[in-house]
Amino acid sequence: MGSWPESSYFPGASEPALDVALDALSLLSQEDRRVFLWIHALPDQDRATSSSNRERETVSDSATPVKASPADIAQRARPRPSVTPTPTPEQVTGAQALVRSLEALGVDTVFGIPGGAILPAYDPLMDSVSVRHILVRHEQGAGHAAEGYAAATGRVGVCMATSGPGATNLVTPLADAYMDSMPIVAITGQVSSKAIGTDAFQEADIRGITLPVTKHNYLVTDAAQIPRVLAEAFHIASTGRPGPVLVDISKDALQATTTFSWPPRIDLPGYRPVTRPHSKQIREAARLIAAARRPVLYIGGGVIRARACEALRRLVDLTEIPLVTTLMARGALPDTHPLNLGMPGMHGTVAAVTALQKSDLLITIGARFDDRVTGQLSTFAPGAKVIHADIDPAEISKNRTADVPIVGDAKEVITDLVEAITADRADERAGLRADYSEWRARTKGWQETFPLGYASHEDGLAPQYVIERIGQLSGPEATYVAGVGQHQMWAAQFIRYERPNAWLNSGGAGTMGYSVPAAMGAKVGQPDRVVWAIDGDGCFQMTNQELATCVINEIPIKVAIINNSSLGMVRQWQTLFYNERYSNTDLHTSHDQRRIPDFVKLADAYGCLGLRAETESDVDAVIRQALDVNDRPVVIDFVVHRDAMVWPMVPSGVSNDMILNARGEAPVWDCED
Ligand SMILES: Cc1ncc(C[n+]2csc(CCOP(=O)(O)OP(=O)(O)O)c2C)c(N)n1
Ligand SMILES: [Mg+2]
Repeated sequence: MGSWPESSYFPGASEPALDVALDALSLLSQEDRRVFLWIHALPDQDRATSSSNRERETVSDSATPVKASPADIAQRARPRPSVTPTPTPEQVTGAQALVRSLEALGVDTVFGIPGGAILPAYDPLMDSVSVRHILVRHEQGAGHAAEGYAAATGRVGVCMATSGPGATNLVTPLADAYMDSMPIVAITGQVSSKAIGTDAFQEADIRGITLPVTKHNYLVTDAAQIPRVLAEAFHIASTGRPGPVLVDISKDALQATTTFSWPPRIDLPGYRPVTRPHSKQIREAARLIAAARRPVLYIGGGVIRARACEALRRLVDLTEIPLVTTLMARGALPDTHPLNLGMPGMHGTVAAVTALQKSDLLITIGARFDDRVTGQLSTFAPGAKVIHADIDPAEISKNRTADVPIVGDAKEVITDLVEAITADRADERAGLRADYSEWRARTKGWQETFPLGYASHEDGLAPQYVIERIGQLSGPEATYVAGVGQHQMWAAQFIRYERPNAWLNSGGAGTMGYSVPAAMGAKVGQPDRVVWAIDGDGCFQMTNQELATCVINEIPIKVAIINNSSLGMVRQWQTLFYNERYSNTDLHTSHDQRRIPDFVKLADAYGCLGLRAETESDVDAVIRQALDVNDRPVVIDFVVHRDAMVWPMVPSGVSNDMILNARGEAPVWDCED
């Protein structure tokens, strides 16, 4: 961030406007300036496309407020400081201070639903020309939409709800964002400060409720604190290990009169995330890497959050060490890269799982030894030393003891590692040049011997085929947002991810219902991309009401329902571990001549285009039709075989050595393996 010129924080500004803005910036104290630059830091991909955004920026920054359609506003939505610093205090209400703060923070979209306690905020929101409010149908949808927006763009996603049930409906997405390190800010109305603690109408202690599932949370009862708290909330959500921050504001604070000036002074003495890795640890890591014979780069979602993928590529090209990308890191290195062994874990590739098991050094970056990756922890990668780099010191040695712990930002860690390894190699006397060619050949061999595959069914459509074709016909520039279940695993396995943030899913929490609203948020954040929600028939029934939001607000996502008429992942476990006793997993969405509901009719009722495919020969045609329609959302009901299962699989709680690549079929190894 430090190397970007300050002018780049004002994309599209005319020269005179830029001069004024830079002058204003120079008046700020060092601390405020740092905060301002932090808050307005643009993600890499936006930087790369900034020239194409320039035209839109010029239009949206015009002094005359213009009435524009929601789609127009979405087109223009890019991070920018829409309010230059206003050091002269103005008289406003707390609600106005809230909206001004959002504007000053460059927020272009808020997903939410109004209600009594938050109502004062909705009034000035109506007048904002730079903040678009999208009225969702359920607060859970608002939270996941904020997550999808954040995941696709790298910027902070924002959602808003009223007190009590409005706020508690946000708990699931907050927990989801917490597990997956997603930068979102949730703003909730609270009952008036004098009524707090009286069981007032729609009172809930949302601060208490969300304490364990937020990175930080606030209760604000003084209007004067609103700008500072908002600035802090955005700063906390987006720096260090990103995560959700909740700001609960009492109704009287929203209604009170206060003064507004920007930027506020942030006061966070206890919050100083360490981003610079310790050079001694980096040197030690470089030495272990040079001494290793079977190293594996174990890459987690933190690398994507830290926008460290280009740096990662340099490290991989320099060291030629095989690499695995966890469920949260799919796309961190292109799937087509010859050293990418794919996803490790319960449904990972045989090559990725086996490489970790047989490794002598795990170079772990932004990953957290999740139980779905390690299987039985005591038998995970038994012969491996561990380098563990993470921005969150609490992750290091949490599950697996690290031999070389490194606290730092993934991009800085990787960059420093590249430098250290290069320097060591240049120093002939150190003799620190490792040759991993034999190890690479072994991992390649596993990849070739045990590729991902699936069975076709004579009496039904293979779900994996459907997902594979969606990926092939839509390409790597599309964004794919999964629900939770079998379809999620197939989408992680059978779509080729070639860029970061192309794959969005609920990894840590496994939240059914994530897909449709998160896809909506991703599409709002990046309106030019094709966005697919790849959902299950079970998950879809949890949040499909956001299709109404999509239709009304011109957010043309595409939804592929992988309809196996079942809670398929649970059914798979019943097949394998409960003697095929299918207790409460039949959804009756297709297989017994009943379609409850009929997804095509449901799509139609919402004003979407509804399509259905039941055979292989239908598949390409409906996908192409969906890709051609951009004036409304499209929902495709893919009726698939209900007995398809996700393979490979490491049964829960056993060693990863017990991986099966099909039912009852363990990989057969060569002697040397
Ligand atoms: C909110 C929530 N409730 C329950 C579960 C447990 N669960 C995990 S996968 C799954 C089945 C999902 O069914 P569907 O959406 O049809 O996907 P499929 O596995 O059939 O592809 C269930 C019930 C969950 N992950 N989330
Ligand atoms: Mg299903």
